[in-house]
Amino acid sequence: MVKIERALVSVSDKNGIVDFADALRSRGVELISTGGTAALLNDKGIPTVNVSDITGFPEMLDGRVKTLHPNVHAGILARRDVPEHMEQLKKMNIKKIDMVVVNLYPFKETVLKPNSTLENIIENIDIGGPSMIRAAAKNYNSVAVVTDPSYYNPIIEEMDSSNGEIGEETLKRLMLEAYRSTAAYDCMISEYLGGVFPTEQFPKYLTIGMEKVQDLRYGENPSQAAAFYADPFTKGVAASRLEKLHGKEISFNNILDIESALSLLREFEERPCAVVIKHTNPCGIACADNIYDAFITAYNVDSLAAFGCVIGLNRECDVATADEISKHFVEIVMAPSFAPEALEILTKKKNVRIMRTNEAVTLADAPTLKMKYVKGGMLVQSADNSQVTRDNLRVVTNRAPTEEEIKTLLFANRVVKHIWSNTVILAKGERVVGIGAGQMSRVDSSFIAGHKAGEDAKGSVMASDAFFPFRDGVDEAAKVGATAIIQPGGSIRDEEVIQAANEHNMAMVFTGTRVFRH
Ligand code: 93A
Repeated sequence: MVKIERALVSVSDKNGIVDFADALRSRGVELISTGGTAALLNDKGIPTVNVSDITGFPEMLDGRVKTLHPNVHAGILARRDVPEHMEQLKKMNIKKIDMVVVNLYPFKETVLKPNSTLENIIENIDIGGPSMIRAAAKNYNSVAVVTDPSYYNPIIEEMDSSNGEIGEETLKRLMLEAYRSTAAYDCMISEYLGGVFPTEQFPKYLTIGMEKVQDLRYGENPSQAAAFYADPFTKGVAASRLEKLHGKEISFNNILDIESALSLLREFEERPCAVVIKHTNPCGIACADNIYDAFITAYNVDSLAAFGCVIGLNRECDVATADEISKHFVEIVMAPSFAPEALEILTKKKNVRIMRTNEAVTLADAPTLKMKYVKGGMLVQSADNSQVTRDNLRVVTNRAPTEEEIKTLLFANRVVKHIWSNTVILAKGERVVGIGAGQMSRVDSSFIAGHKAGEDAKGSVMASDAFFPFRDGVDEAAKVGATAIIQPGGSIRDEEVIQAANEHNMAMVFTGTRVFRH
């Protein structure tokens, strides 16, 4: 329990501070304040003691040194339960501070503001504020530390219900919020400056200042609680930055599917492209001369599996496309823009979520790092932005692929790395016709791809995300009528696998680049 008699108020975000300060003052709390905050409060008729009267120093160095003084920090840090501490305060004529109301220089906002200079950004690194917050949090048994305006009202309510005091539970909660906020603040600084002055790719400490975007109704399953956190400095199109134009709240699984759609669309920025995602894998993808054809083709790759899908388009969603989409049960439609009438058509469906990417999804904004959480740790790797071009292909069979086959092989190879391993897919022209995803053995993936493609497998080409360990996958390809294969190569049985392709008069190229998604 702490009885609040003196509070230091120094805030950059001045939202709600006048009412809060006024409420404190009218409950007999003495207010100490810094320049800008004091000016605002005084202007509203709320008297404050200026911090310079307490420190005996003027605010100096353009405000860089305002509260960094023993008269402030001893007032916060003195242990109330240690008589020597209390005696020392008395001797030095320092008064206790029971509440610290501080929020920090807007570092993040300054970075995000267009045209901010590095000098200006550095000036917005708060030093005195975090020092007071951390000091107050350290002494949380005796000092309430208020770092967010959302606490103002509850605190006044609590003081009113308990004789001007704040209880233990609240003090602890405030302390945790305080340390989290200063830790995140420093993470954002180190992350931003790490981008400005890049050094090693994997520094000793991982510092990501993640901020909550929203609580989610639940996680992968209703039995799991979940929230969405995002890095405020992520540039380009990201799941955390899409604009929701319509529909229910976005779910945990939706966000994962959006991420998959974005990663696939990035590969095909030069052509109108549509992807149909289910459980983070595509069940259809196609490029075409216009977005309508791309969508129709992609959706029909596996219209059965597409039930409840996430659709990603990389061109404006026009009326004809919206009309077609509206015939199906779809979780999300995302596109860089929507024709007004298309939006009208789609919003007639209550449950479909409509997301706008607002700008072209390009390879330039592909993530640079990928992280996976494991218990007690995090695996960090550079993102797989490997690209296989025609120049990387090595023909290993007697028959070389035709020009048309090469184009389709390269298309299929770009798709395959976005599907869970083991993956084998079949493609024709600029569309996938069969996808075998996430199997524990490669021959099963080949079999499923052929099964899914049905008659369409005839005359298709096959892409595999890793080498064929045995010839059986190739035999399977021949059986369904595929004519060419693209795969990394590198198996100890490559010779046997090549022999199989030759026997079937298939063309096969090695890329030398494995693209597992594990
Ligand atoms: O420049 S500082 O790092 N040096 C300080 O001594 C100091 N004391 C408080 N920044 C400092 N503050 C920050 O000033 C607070 O964290 C708050 O964000 C801001 C409030 O300043 P003003 O009251 O002048 O608007």
